[in-house]
Amino acid sequence: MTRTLLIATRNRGKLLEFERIFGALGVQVVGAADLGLPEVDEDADTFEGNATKKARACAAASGLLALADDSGLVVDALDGAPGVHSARYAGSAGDAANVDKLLDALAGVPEGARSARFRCVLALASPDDDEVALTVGTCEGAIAFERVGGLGFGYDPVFVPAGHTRTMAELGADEKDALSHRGQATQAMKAHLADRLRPR
Ligand code: ITT
Repeated sequence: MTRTLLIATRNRGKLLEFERIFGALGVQVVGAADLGLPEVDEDADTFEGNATKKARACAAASGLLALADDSGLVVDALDGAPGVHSARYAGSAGDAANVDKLLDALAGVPEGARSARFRCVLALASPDDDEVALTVGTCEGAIAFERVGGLGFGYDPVFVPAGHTRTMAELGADEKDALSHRGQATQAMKAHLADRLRPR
């Protein structure tokens, strides 16, 4: 039984976080881009739907156990946007443009009305059966008025976790993993993963 886990993502920031979280478990992690797998069209309107689609497609294409992450930022003052569209909020221009668009959209919104949360849904799919395990993590917080910090990726420089004064991009790796949406969803996934990786 293989102990290789395919991380069904092309996002380097996510992959780095999974490498460090799973490294301690003795599970070898490989990314979808490293295997040259084709990009999956994320056309579902929920995090659960997109995570399931990515995990199933990558497990089928690789023959490996595949873990997909669909995640994003849900901003109350924007009626939940960018949500499942977080990666392409500003089109294909990338993280910096997404953050610029978010700060513009919240211009004039006062401190008490900038609440938001990161959500992460993980889906674990095997090439051998149709069953998909899903876990969820949420990290509550607020959107800052400007970028602060150089760590992490994506919207981290403008997201201040609840109970903190620093942005996610100022937190060390261990601090982020302990409170992040991805850290929580991954903790919840460990039992499913141990079960699927157990020799049968
Ligand atoms: P894959 O689908 O290949 O995994 P993606 O970047 O397209 O990569 P998503 O569709 O799940 O992934 O989009 C996630 C978006 O949410 C993307 O803009 C990320 O930058 C952002 N995001 C997710 N988790 C984040 C985190 O921990 N810190 C900052 N931004 C995050």
